[in-house]
Amino acid sequence: MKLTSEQKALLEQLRSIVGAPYVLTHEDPATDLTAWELDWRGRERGRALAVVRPGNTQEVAAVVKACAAARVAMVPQGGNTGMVVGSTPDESGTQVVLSLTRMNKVRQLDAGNLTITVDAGCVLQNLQDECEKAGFLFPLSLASEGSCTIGGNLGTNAGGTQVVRYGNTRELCLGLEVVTAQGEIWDGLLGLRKDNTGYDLRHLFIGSEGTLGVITGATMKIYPLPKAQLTALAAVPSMEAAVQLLGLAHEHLSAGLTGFEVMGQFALSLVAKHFPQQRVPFWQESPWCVVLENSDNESEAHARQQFERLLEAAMEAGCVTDAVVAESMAQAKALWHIRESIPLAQAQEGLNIKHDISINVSRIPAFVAETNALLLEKFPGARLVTYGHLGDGNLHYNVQAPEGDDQKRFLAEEEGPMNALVYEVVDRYRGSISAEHGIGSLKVDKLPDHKSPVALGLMRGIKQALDPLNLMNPGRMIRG
Ligand code: FAD
Ligand code: 2HG
Ligand code: ZN
Repeated sequence: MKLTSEQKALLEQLRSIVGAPYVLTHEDPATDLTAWELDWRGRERGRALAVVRPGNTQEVAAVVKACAAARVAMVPQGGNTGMVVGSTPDESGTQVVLSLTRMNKVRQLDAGNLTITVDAGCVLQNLQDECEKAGFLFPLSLASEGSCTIGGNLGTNAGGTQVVRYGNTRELCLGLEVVTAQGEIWDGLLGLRKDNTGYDLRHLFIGSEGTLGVITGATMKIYPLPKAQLTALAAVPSMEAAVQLLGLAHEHLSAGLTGFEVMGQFALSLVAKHFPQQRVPFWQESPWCVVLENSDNESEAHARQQFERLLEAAMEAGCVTDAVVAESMAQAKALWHIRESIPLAQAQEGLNIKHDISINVSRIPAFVAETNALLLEKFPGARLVTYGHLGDGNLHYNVQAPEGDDQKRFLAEEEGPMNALVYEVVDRYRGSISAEHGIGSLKVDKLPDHKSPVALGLMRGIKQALDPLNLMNPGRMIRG
């Protein structure tokens, strides 16, 4: 693809801003841009005009100004682990990927204020580790934490496995630094727990998937490290039983309940099949299993006693048939690892159709029973991979092609009708078609069918006000 003289001039300008080694293009055929152009699920490969890797906020602002002046669209990118094809460029070869991964510094940990201020490109795991070294907990936790960045977590308002206690990324954020679509820097890194001075702009940028501006820094809440963190795996006879167990866990553990994840039998069978080195308890005899975590500020003995009481009550009520409580940190990690391996096991099994949905927790059993019946009637042989953050009412209601079926055909022909079926039930249950992964380009055309025209109108108004030239991740989340 030949570059225009305007594109060549812009690339020169970008090189002068961030330094030539940090502007990657296809001009040199030896440069491999796959890591920035291919989405994590391998669904779509775009083509970038350039991947630009600024080293600080001023450089981001200068890059945005230059691109805006040249009317070139920008795609903010962190770890590129997003699930909805929102962080990679389109196929036009005209978009600039703005990769934040060089901006990876911890700026300040304020122990008194219980906050940490970081560059947006900080990898989530590094942020967790920094906090732990200083005796604090940063509770956001996702299986992609080794590569995703705090900017991407904020951009998607990521959820993960600790939301039941600490909330989504939004709830953890006390301030943002943002480069606007015009290239101005907004310093909102106040770290205040109270500030009612007008619209809370921070909340517009959180979850905006790079469509309103570029998040360059963030002030996040941290917590004292709990004295003990215990993990249990429980076999449960039905989804009704899992919801009953959740109620008991809230009652017995109160704010100590920091994780509650459900996993269906087929999901666990995929982990056992693709990761045979992992020991997966109960999956052969139980239709569902639940991972529970109890974080305690008193002592391990106290946490264990609370867990035992909970599990006794649950067994008495018939909502748990068997359970194991981890005896060591290593065992706890192994139990979590089973849960976290499900997306990877699914990917190993082949192409799949994902539904990241949320429903009021109390209605989840009815939702699952109804959707399973409708889906299997219309798509006989489809394999249901149901698991997720039951404590938040968020299921990954995923579907694997029938055994032996042509997976590419399955995805091409069945994804649309299957999405339509599942989302129709989600709407009837007044749920959401995207609980935590966002909209990206994967669901951008579906959103209007599931969101009220009033809400869509307000969203368009916000987009128009903040990015009137439609240069920030255009075509993602919302169309003009
Ligand atoms: P990217 O994928 O690079 O970008 C995601 C979106 O954010 C894009 O729209 C992008 O334009 C925008 N963006 C990125 N950086 C910025 C920035 N600095 N400023 C403005 N916008 C920006 N998600 C969950 O919510 N919960 C889970 O439990 C979970 N588990 C996962 C497990 C696996 C194995 C994988 C692969 C993914 C999982 N995800 C999960 C999805 C993904 O990891 C999250 O969406 C994560 O927050 C994305 O972070 P990232 O840095 O990779 O962002
Ligand atoms: C998880 O909870 C992630 O493991 C990924 O959100 C879900 O792959 C998926 O569908
Ligand atoms: Zn999830």
